[in-house]
Amino acid sequence: MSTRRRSWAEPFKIKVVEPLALTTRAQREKAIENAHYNTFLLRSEEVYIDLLTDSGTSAMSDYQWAGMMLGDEAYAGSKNFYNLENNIRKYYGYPYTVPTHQGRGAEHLLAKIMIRPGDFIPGNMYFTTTRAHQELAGGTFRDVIIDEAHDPANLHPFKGNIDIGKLEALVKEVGADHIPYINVQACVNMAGGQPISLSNLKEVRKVCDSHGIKIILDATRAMENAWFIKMGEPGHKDRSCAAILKDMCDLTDGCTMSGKKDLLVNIGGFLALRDKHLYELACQQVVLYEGLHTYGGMAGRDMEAMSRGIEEAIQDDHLRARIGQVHYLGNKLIQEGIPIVQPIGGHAVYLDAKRFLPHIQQSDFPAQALTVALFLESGVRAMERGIVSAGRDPATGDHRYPNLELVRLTIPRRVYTQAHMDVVSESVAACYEEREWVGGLKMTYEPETLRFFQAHFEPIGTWASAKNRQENAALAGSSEGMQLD
Ligand code: PLI
Repeated sequence: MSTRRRSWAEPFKIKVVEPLALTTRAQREKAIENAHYNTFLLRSEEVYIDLLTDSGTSAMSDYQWAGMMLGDEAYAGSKNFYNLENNIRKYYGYPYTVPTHQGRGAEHLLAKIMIRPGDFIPGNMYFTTTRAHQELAGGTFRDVIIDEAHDPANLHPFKGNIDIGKLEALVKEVGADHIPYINVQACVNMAGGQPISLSNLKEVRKVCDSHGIKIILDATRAMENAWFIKMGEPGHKDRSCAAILKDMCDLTDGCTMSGKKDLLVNIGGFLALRDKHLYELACQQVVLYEGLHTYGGMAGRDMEAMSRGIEEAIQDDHLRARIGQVHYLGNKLIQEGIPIVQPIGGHAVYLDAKRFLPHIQQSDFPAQALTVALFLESGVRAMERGIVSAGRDPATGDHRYPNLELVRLTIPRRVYTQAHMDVVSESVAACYEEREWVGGLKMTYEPETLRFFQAHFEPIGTWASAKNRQENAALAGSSEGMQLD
């Protein structure tokens, strides 16, 4: 057999396209100033390649769009709900489903029905909305991820794993009665999209069983996690991602889900459970906050698109190409010598802002500054995942100082081509070459919760104008700045 390398390619062809805007540096300077140096506050038409998030930004297939036309918009008992419920039973294995408008809707319901004031909720690193809902319900989040996850250069293949010792220590400290569940996130977002292994999940199940603690999976990117288990955990190479996903869910008592990621839809989520009593409690809450338990804030057509998304997203060919594209970008950046989180995760490549901009101290928001620099350089929009996202400690009121100070280049599913990834890689490399020019930021407006979404910033000193002087005619990211070779 030939040993010639055989490439993967996207298992789809393009049927509809959306033009992208090429902008000048002067336009981007104005845009980012108007957005208070927060990429969440940019208008999307000001962005060239949008890597803010993989959430709700996927391209749907013709099969999903066809399903949209079959929306049954009855207030109660829509057939699309039953299609969704059936597919969740088939692929995830949970008998009871409560649809929600998106993932945080499910987190809200879960917190309401399971957390009492004074409870502790262990998890493999925090996620912003997840922890906010735990705290809103009077709970306290405790990080029980393995130490390796906090080190951006550590090459552990399953940095999403739970540290069993940390979990046992928490049980000893606060008592199992004060731990309603452990929140186990697949492909841990804030760690760099890092997967959890099936063997670790089995160990967690054993410990939780011995203390009577439930396990709730954050299944937002569980299919992508299944791909990493298939490729990296002994004994799974020849198994389908569908079989692995089912194994993961079998070890848990329920899940929260943002369908906007794995499931290839622009809106939607669900809470799925095994326990009938908990399901009934969730049904009582969903009518208050989302909608009737057979639509939970979603239109019938959106439930149909999500149900069909489950069938498509779990295909090995889809996951190979999806994660293949993320790794293509990550490997190009590694070749350029750019400091990124390794191993490369599932949904994004994360720049390590501490190593990228070592001259900016963490309290001057280096990762936020890097998102600004990258946008100015080329119109690529990324997201801060560092001190701004971490927020303040409710007990002390001080900034939390996470070890990971990252910029996330998040790849939407089925949206951009390899050529876009090349442009992104070149833009980041250009930014890296001139990194001394980038300065820190100060926060001028700080919302009380989830501040990263709406905070305002200003450059400290004159770093942006210094760059203006050097390059006032530069058009990187516009057609004039490109080479046609
Ligand atoms: O954005 P939602 O409400 O559909 O989902 C919340 C949510 C829960 N868990 C995890 C792991 C997430 O990544 C998540 C949302 N993530 C966003 C919006 C992101 O940009 O990563």
